[in-house]
Amino acid sequence: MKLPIITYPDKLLKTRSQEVTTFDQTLHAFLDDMFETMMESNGIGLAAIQVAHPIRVLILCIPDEEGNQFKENTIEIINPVIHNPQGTIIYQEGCLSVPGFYEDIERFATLTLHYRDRHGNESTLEANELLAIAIQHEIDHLEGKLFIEKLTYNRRKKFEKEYKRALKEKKNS
Ligand code: Y12
Ligand code: CO
Repeated sequence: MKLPIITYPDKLLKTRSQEVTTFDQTLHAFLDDMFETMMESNGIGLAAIQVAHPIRVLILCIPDEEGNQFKENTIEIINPVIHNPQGTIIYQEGCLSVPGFYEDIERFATLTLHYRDRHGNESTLEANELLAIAIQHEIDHLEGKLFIEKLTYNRRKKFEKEYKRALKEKKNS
C-alpha cells in the first residue's frame, strides 16, 4: 500500500524518531509499504518519519549506472549508527518531503554503518559515493533534520521564498 508522504513545513518532520524494539510482522508490512511508497514516488531513499511514523527505520534503493532501480538492491536499515565518517563529498540532493527543490550539500564521503535488518539481526556495511550520501540524508530525518537546514542563511531565505510561492501556486491551480 502506498502511504501519504508528509512535506515541509509539516512539523512532524522535526520529530526525533524512536528506536525499534519489536521486529514483527507489523514492522515487515510497514517496510513493504515504505518500499512501494518510495518506488511509486520515484525516490531512492525514504525515512519512516516521512510517512508519519516516528521510528528509526529507513530504506534505500540506489540506482545502477544506467539509473535503474532493482528491488534486490533495496537496503532496509533499522536503528542505524554511523562509525568512522571520513572525507567530504558534495552532491545535489533532493527529498520527497521537499518536492521541487534540489541543492548542493556537503556530506562525509565514506562511513561504516551498524544497523539491524527487519529480523533484528545486526549488520554492518561500508558506504561511499551515493550510498554514503543517502544514508546521511535519511539518518538526518531520524533526528528531525532536513537537508535545507544545511543551507547558508542567504540560500535558506531564497529557498523559503521560492517554496512558499510554489505552495501558493499549487493551492491556486
Ligand atoms: C542523494 C541525495 C538525496 C537522497 C535522499 C533521497 N531522496 C529522494 O529519493 C528524492 C526523490 C525525489 C523525487 C521526486 O520525484 C520525481 O522526480 C518524479 C521529487 O519530485 C519533485 O521534485 C517534484 C523530489 C525528490 C539520496 C541520495
Ligand atoms: Co529526505
